[in-house]
Amino acid sequence: MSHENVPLLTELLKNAPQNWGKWGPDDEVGCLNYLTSDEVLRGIKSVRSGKVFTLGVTIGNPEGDPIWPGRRTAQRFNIRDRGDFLAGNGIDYPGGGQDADDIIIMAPQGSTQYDALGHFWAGDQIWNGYPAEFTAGGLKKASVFPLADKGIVGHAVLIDMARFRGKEVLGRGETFSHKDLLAAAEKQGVTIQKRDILMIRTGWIGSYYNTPDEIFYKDFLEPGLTYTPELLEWFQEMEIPNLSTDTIANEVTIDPVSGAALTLHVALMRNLGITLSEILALDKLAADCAADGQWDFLYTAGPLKIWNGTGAPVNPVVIK
Ligand code: UVW
Repeated sequence: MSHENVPLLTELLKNAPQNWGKWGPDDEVGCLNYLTSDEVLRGIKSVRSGKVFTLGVTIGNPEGDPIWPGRRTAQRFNIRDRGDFLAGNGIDYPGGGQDADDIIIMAPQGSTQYDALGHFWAGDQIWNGYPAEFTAGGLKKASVFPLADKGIVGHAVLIDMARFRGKEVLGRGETFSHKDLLAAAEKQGVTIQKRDILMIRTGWIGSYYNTPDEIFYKDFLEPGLTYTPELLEWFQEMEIPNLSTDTIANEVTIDPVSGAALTLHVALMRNLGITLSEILALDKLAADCAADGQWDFLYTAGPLKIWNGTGAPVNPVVIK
């Protein structure tokens, strides 16, 4: 496919804000530095009823696993179970205990997951200016490990763009801006505050389970935020540590103006150091927020500690 008229992201974003060096030459967690103890306590203060929501999608769902095209869905196999014991092949545990055991083969980013800051880039450098060569054979810098080691805990706000637009799910390639987020927040009666973990519901992942694959993946084009210089300024000014959505890649797949793919992966993640978490199951949480009018809460997430990993599965937990 020809990309002749599509600008390079390095050109498009040449004057865009950048946080490289802001937290020192060795930083690997970027805007998660904003999540200080004060932010954890601010999150805790928003807990009112003790309701708990887990936001990971099922891995190995019989209805299918939503996944970025080209990645493989998870495969889980039993390697031992009752059958082995009946056949006399089980482990001879002293005391006669028996067990079932399994293995899973999956793309770490093939489910609800955190992107490493070094996962996506343009040009020759990844987050904080590390050379892109540092990704060879495993991320030597800005892998998912430091994010996982730190943990992500803070005050989160959920913006329900689908509900705001009166839809079950946003359309293919449907875009919205930070101004739309602010309008939706106003309608929901919540304020997006500085250093909030920003969560956005589009209805997209929920729709996966009742959409045939031929339609869901056809000319793959997710709805989402779209690039403007003002949007980047807003994220920078708001010191957003983590952007989290119920889509596979957190932004409109192809920018409708420039034609470039995954512009915000570069502008927000690689340049500003904003952590991206993706494929969240937000429908139940959003329904509860709509019912009780509370759209902010304590958010906690511990991605798996994968050494040199480009991303890691996670099952975020929020408490209202
Ligand atoms: C890509 O890597 C293309 O997307 P994601 O951030 O969803 O992993």
